[in-house]
Amino acid sequence: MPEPEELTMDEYRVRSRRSVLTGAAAMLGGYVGWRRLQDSAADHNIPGVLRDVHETNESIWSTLFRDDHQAKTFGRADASILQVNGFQGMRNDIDLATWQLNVLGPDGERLGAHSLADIQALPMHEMTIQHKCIEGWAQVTNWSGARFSDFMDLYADRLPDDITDVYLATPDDRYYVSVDLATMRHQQTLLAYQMLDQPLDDAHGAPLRLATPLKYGIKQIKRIGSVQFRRDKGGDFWGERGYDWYAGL
Ligand SMILES: Nc1nc2c(c(=O)[nH]1)N[C@H]1C(S)=C(S)[C@@H](COP(=O)(O)O)O[C@H]1N2
Ligand SMILES: [Mo]
Repeated sequence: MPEPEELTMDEYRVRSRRSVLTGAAAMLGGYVGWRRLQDSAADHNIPGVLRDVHETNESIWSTLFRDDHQAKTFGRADASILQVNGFQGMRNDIDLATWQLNVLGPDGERLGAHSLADIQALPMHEMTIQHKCIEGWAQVTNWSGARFSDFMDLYADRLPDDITDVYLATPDDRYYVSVDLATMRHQQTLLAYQMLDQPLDDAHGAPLRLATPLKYGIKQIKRIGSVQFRRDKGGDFWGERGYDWYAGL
């Protein structure tokens, strides 16, 4: 992953055209036309129409989304150790002995903190899935960890019922993602602490990372330090830099 870059409006327009021409967005792209795209109000420097397209794409996909829908899994023999990609929020050494996962509620209130042993005390699930990076490579790998839904259920009594999104950040807050609740509660979304049965090494996100076949790699934050349950979308490192916020597969 390249360093974060600031794009000029012209560069965004080029990207926008490219994005609108691909995938499910092509439909709407033809309908709204280029002029509106050029002229529309910018939101975080992303043309408004492009944002509409993403949001429509998102709602179509959410409609198709069912809890029992499972992303494709692979045979264990096909799995290999992922190539390492992206070190945002991982520049400092990490002290695994003092690491903890901090949990925040929607108003920023501190709800709890967990050791890795707490996460490992939840039922362990294993999956062999394809990891897809937005940069154009994909690799089959194998993860083990706790379902995020089981983790979230620890807070069932203390969370309001209007949570819609989950925000996760590295301990230094330099890399962060927001993911919709349906994806977070899906059976194949894990707080992973092992790859191919081995504890995660630092480069792959020790001690705990997100793993899910439902999102591109950009959402699969390594070295999680905090989780916030939210009533709205929180910040998203690459979303703020022009990538598709939903980043769904
Ligand atoms: N903290 C952090 N997590 C991150 C990134 C990053 O830069 N920092 N990059 C993401 C991207 S773009 C990808 S493809 C995957 C790569 O995971 P891997 O290095 O284990 O292959 O991590 C994701 N999680
Ligand atoms: Mo990626």
